[in-house]
Amino acid sequence: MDRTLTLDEAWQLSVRTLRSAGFSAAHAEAIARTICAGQRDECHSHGLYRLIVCAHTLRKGKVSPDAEPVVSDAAPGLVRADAQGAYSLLAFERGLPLLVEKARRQGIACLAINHCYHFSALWPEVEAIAAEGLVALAMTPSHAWVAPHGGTKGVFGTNPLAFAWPRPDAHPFVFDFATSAVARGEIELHRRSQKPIPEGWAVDADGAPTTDPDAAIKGAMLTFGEHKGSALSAMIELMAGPLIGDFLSLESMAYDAGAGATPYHGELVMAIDPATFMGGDWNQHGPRAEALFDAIVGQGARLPSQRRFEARARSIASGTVTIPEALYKDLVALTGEAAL
Ligand code: NDP
Ligand code: PYC
Repeated sequence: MDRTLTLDEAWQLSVRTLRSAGFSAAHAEAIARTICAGQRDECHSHGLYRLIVCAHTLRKGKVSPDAEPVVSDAAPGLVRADAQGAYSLLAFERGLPLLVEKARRQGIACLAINHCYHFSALWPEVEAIAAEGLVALAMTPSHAWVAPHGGTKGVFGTNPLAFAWPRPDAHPFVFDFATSAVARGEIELHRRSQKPIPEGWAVDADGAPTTDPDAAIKGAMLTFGEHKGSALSAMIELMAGPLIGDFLSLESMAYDAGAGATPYHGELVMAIDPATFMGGDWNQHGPRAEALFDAIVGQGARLPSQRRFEARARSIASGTVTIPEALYKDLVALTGEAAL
């Protein structure tokens, strides 16, 4: 059974759940913005379901509910946003203006978010940068749930990589994917609804292929694209770990010490100004990018994020989102209110 909520009800429920858990208004609203955007775009593994994980992480004493991010101008090409043990989202919002300013001034700049708990999809962040007319790339580790290709024990996180290319008259070109076969959240949702997972997502604790979500959670996830996903995942560990002075997924998992909390590490975000890189000639080179997109869709293939943008349009037109009734009841229980 499902429950349909208006967009405003989804927002109010998210903020109330987070405030009841103990998050400050600034953090609750930053988290709710990204969670509600995920639900609106029908990204169920990173929509309202994540509120349960945020509340659990705070209950375990793992995340700061109210730390103020500290943004610093670390180098000409680098903004640092130290989340100080809180969720990453407020740190991203606070670091974004200086990242954009630097990218415009010198063509390219990075934002290193440090010491953050991180649960969110990356597309809202690369879309926010593309909305400024900039090209964006973002990546982050997680917990060491994913075996390297050829192995059976977790070393990598589910390590998402997201990219956005601004388009003046259309939604930006955006992709955002885990470098594991699928996001961990999808396995958790299969477990909640007691459905088997497809083959190729995970192995059990003995390293044997499994379609049982419980066995997958106890075993290891697999990378997408075999050795290629494995190499990309290692790159993300390095770029958003040691390069910015923060944890690997293995270290995040050790720090968790069995609490089952949101991963704790860093995130690397890059912004590139096409005006600088194209020598000021968007009119010549912008249409060449459009020709690439035309060549993709012209043969019936779809652009990444097309499903998401269509879901967004549907949610905005109906003014609603739909979640499982069991999730709705769990969230209302977290607010301490009675379900209607
Ligand atoms: P999916 O496999 O569902 O989608 C990955 C990307 O591929 C999306 O941009 C999607 O667009 C696109 N896509 C899917 N099918 C097609 C197709 N047939 N043709 C063209 N493009 C296609 O995502 P994942 O399960 O890998 O990841 C889901 C989310 O989980 C991501 O947003 C990621 O950021 C998040 N995540 C966050 C982590 C964290 O630590 N913070 C860790 C891991 C994942 P569309 O959406 O339109 O289908
Ligand atoms: O779905 O893999 C995932 C994930 C990890 C951290 C947040 N989401």
